[in-house]
Amino acid sequence: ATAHIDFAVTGMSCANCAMNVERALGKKVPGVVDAAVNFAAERASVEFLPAMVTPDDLAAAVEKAGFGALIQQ
Ligand code: 9UX
Repeated sequence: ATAHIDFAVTGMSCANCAMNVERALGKKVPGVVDAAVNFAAERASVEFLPAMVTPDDLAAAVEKAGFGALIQQ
């Protein structure tokens, strides 16, 4: 079963940043089913497989791309 998480992304200065975060979450992290990042809202919405990837992993992927992730556990 998939899980869903919605969290704040910091440090995005232009709309293309949102695409960069989306790519960092979606294509490079095993267990991510779908990722959408809204630049205006400064939020990410991610559908994932909890058996394969944790919210901490998602935050790490965002940070590796050069942005911040604020995930409330
Ligand atoms: Mo915009 Mo972001 O020129 O990764 S793409 S600042």
